[in-house]
Amino acid sequence: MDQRAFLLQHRRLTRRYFLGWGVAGAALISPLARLRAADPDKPKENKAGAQQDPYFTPTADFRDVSRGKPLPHSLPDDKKREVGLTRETWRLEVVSDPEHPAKLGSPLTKAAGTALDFEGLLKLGEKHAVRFAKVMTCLNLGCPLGMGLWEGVPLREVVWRAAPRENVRRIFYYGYHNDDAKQMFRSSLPIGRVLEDPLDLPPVILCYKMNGQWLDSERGGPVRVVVPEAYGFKSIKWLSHVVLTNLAHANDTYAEQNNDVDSPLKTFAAVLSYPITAQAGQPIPVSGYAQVGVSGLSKVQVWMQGKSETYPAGDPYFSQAPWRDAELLAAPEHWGALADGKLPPGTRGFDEQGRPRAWPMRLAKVHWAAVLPGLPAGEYVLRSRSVDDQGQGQPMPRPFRKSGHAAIEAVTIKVQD
Ligand SMILES: Nc1nc2c(c(=O)[nH]1)N[C@H]1C(S)=C(S)[C@@H](COP(=O)(O)O)O[C@H]1N2
Ligand SMILES: [Mo]
Repeated sequence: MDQRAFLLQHRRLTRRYFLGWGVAGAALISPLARLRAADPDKPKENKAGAQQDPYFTPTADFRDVSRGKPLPHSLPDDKKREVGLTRETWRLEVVSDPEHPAKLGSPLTKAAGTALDFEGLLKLGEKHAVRFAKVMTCLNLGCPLGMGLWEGVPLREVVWRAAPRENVRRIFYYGYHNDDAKQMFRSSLPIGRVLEDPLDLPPVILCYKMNGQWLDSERGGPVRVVVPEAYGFKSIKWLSHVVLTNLAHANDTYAEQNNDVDSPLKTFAAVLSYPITAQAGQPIPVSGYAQVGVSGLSKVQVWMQGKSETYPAGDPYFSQAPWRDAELLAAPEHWGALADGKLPPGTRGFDEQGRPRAWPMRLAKVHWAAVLPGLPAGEYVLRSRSVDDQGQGQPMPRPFRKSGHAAIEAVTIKVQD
């Protein structure tokens, strides 16, 4: 779906909210103009993961940031078969790190004919498969890449098959990278996170389905890792190797690019639509979305600052500004991208009727809308911010850029007589 389509969908969904306020005039809300205004250099910026409907992002609409020359998912089918990028030829090795050996009773290797194949993975899935919703967000981008319903087998089931005994402190893993060491994209976790799920998080999984379909090649199929609470770089695509290690620290490829690789998903809010020009004295409808990180989301707030109004120094995150609460929109009734728009029974975080057990839902997105009181003519800066479950306003409690986007966004609105 292109930008125009998803913004129009967002508008359709928020229209119902605005109707209740008697400000449904379509001309008031101009999401396309907003994009031109906010980002003149990047008119094609894809807010795929932000749209309202469908709630889950169809696989083809995900934004792709994967590396590789050539991109593994672009290889011809016979090459994919040759290198194990099809369900029939996929093999996973689970081995000890030669440099920091962990003691394994039965490593899974191609040489010994013990590597795990897709059938073996599905067999484990019959008993252990889990499914959960998660927004895929790149630590280095401001906007989610897409929202998926991810399904697979907990990684620990495969780790236990290799019979680890001792000297296992961490696990690292990588996927097919054109047999070129320079192209390897690796990620890592403490072994404890794989063996146990803290704070009722879903498990780290070997994922083979998204939105009820086989995981496609572009999303990392046949099998990728998905780490529920993490940014995208932990969720390695085209998975081929899992290495158990006694190394005491993270060895993620992303760490080499100055990223904070221990940072779980942050909470933040952003604007999707607003009137590029509003009429003086008339109510101003605005709407947007929020990513709900590990710190939860208690509310979204908005604030219009007159361009000539000065703001006191020493409060870089505008914590003292006259923020107004926006309304968090209810969970969708039709969950898009899924068959019949319904959550299959047994999905983590949803009840048997397929309703979310909590809303907003952690590790997912939620939409919001607000109608701001009319203002005198002039130029204004519109900001939105999230407030997490601890009452901390965005970008706190973790404001640094290289641990993931949380900066408060600012857009300009003109109010005319
Ligand atoms: N093998 C491999 N896995 C990878 C990457 C990669 O370049 N190669 N990119 C990572 C990064 S940085 C992100 S943000 C996510 C993006 O997932 P998506 O393509 O499904 O949106 O994949 C991750 N997994
Ligand atoms: Mo990323």
